[in-house]
This record gives sequence, C-alpha cells and structure tokens, in this order.
Amino acid sequence: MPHRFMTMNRRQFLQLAGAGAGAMLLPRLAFGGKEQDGFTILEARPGKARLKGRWGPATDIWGYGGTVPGPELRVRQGEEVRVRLVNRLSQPTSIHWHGVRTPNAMDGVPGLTQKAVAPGESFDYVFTPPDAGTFWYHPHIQTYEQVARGLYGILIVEEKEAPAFDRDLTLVIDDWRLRRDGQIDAASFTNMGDWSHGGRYGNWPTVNGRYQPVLPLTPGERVRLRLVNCCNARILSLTLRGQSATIIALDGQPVAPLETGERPIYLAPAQRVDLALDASLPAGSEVSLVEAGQDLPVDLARFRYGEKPSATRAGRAPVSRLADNPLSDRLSLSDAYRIDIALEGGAMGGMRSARYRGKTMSIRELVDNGQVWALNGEVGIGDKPIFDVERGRTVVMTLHNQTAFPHPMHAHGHHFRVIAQNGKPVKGAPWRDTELIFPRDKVSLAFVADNPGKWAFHCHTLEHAQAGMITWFNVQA
Ligand SMILES: [Cu+2]
Repeated sequence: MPHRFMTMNRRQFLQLAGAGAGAMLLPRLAFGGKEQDGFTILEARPGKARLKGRWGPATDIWGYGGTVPGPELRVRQGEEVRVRLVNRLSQPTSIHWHGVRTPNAMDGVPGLTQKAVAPGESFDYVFTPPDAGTFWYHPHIQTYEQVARGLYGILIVEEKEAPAFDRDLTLVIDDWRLRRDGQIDAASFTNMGDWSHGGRYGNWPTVNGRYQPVLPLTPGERVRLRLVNCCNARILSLTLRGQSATIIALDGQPVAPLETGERPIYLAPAQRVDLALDASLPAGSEVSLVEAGQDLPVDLARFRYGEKPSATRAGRAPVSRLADNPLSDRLSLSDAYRIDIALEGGAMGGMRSARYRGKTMSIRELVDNGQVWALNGEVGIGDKPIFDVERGRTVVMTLHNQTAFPHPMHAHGHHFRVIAQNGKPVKGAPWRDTELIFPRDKVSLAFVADNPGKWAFHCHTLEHAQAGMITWFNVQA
C-alpha cells in the first residue's frame, strides 16, 4: 500500500482536521550570493513583504535576508553547505535544516544540539547533505512565532545527474493570520484555544510570498514542481484542477512515479511533494492549484498557459523514477528496538495530568504553564531521552494518537517508513521525515538509527510542539 497519503479517508480527514479557523521565482541566492569567507550569509531580520499585493499595505515580517520566503539555497548532492546565520532579531534564534540528515551539531535545536544564537551573534552551519531532494530551513526556538512571522526558506539538493525537466519551480505555501490593516496578528500567537485545538490557522494564503500568483506555463514543457507546506498548522489538501501531474518524491525522497489524476494530495505542515507536470493542455488554458483542507476551496495559485509551444515537447518519455538516495534500507525488524509512544492531551483529549520539568502536574497547572500536550506522560524536552539506542540499531516507534486531533510527527536526523497501521502490516511505504497521525490511529514507523546524537522528535503543528508535544531520543556514538 504505497502512497498512504493519497489513500486517506477524506471524510475522516475533514472530520478530524477541523481547527476553527508569482509568476515568481523565489529570490534566488545561489550559493555565492552574499558571502563572507566562503559562507553564504543568512541574516534573520525584520523586513516588509507585499503579501496583500502591490497596492495593499506592506506587511512587517521577519525573514532571512528580510524576505519571504528566504533565499532558495541550492547545492549539488555531495557538495558542502556553508551558511552563516546572523541574528538581527530581538530574540534568540537558530536554523534547523528540515529533513536533511545533518551531523547532530548542525541540527539547530537550542538546548539539545547547540546554544541559541543571541541577538547580534552568529552561528556557522557546515554540512554535506547526503540526500538529494526538496528540504527547507527554519528556526527551532520560539518556532511558532518565528515561522509565523516569515522565517523560512528552501534548501534544494540537486541530483548528481540532473533529471530531464525543462524547468524547476518551487511553490512555498503559507497561511498568514493578518489583521484588517494587513499586519500580522501577533496577539494571537499564544492563543490557548489554538494551542489546545488544531494549532494557529491563518486567513491569508500565499505562494512564494504572494497572494494567488499567476504562473506561466509553456505548452509542451515538463516542469518539476516542488510544493512545501510552511504553514504552522494547516493540513493542505491540494488539487490541480483539470491537470494531472505525477508524484515523484515525498519529503525529498524519490517514490515510484504516481499520477495524481483528480485526487487530492495531502500535505501536512513541513511535508513536501515533488511533482512532474507535463503542460499538455492547449495554449491559453488556465489551471488552479486549489486548497480545500478545512475551509472553503481557495485558489492558492493559477497556472496560465502561454501561446507559444515549448521547443522541447517532442518525443517525451514517461516520467522516470529519480535516483534513490543513500538511505539505509536495511531495516532489521527481528531484533529491532521497539517503543510505544502515546500522543496525549489537547482539547477533548481527556488528559488529567502529566510530568513537566520533573514534576507531575494536573491539567490545570499545565495549562497555567502554557502546556497541554504530552508524549508518554512527559511534557516537552526533559533531561532524559524517550529512548537511547546503539548506533545502527533498527528502531520501531509505534505511535498511538489518543488525542482528538491529527499530528504531523517529525523525526530529526533520520527518515523512516510506515511498516504497520492499526495492527496491519504496510508494505512499500515511502521514506518520510514527517508523518500525519490521525486520532485513534496506531502507526508503526521504522528507521535505522545510524546518525549519532540527540535528536528531537515532535509534532510539526508548531503550537503543539510549543505546548508540550516534543521529546528527544539518543543515538549512541
Ligand atoms: Cu500536533
């Protein structure tokens, strides 16, 4: 049962996900943009963005280089990433390279892998990404606020041998919660109603920092689309209306090409999907990228076919599978380290108490501390890991969602695959770094713990992580 993300029950999805509430290439800083002794400089700083369009008010944001999204970083597989983060914000920050199997010291989790980068200070990130694919970067402290203010960017690791595409286009999807004056609704960052339900949803969708951009397509061309969900909480249900596309990668990892047809693609926060799109409609056609997760369907972007056909249209071969990444596929299930992890808390979750900072607290005390979620009765990152394994051991985590909400669970430093769901074995599931776990579901994720260090494991609904749904595991050196 490959591609579970497409076989989700839509009714269940709608029932459970409820939470209340251009032709633009990205500003491309190739490596070699703003540099300083071999490092690309990423300044986290305030800036302004035209989220409301050219004639609307400019929105005050925080961004890398002052832009939203931040620069699209590109490196070839096997090449080194060298980034100097400079903090020009009023609060500490860091960069986590989501989905990249970096050495532990480069993972960007303050309190676990590095000290937070104080205002005015900098930190050098140096690593060689082992996997080609679509990744992204964002802070890992005060994340629910810093990401909501616009601190995120894309890291693309290009395949050693470029696959055959006429174009490569990244679509960075976000939803902002804007006030009527076009400014970010900062008063709602810490709204406990959002924190204890589905997280903080926005009211203003953007793609590449623009509202409903119109993107040109050349008839006959084959485009690689990289879709990234940078929303704090929104689980996207995406369709390209009237246009089929082929899924070729999930969370950066290649999958057997699969045509979407009219079926929606679910993309939880932090997840990515790569599509091959053959621009096969007649000149002048228009295709909408529609999001219909929880609210009314809304056009995120529109593709408009030009009149002039592509010069490269003739004799297209079928979309072929991308080259596999050097991910360890030697899952050794017979002697795996196994752990059950209960996802607990939240509204209607029935959690009465949990341990927080070494103390057992009632739900009332927890709420007073801004905490409402737990993993195996523990709230937040504690002194001890949730498990500690020798390097190279296969780990099977069985997540049991005992809450009333879905949770996109993200493991750092590793990619995993689903091997069982509700007691039934699952074969051929894709490698992922973030998996959406539905209420009442029991899902087993397996991976080889081959990356030593202290790794965060958390819900990527950023308000849930902040309110306790985060822990860590240790892989021995
Ligand atoms: Cu969650």
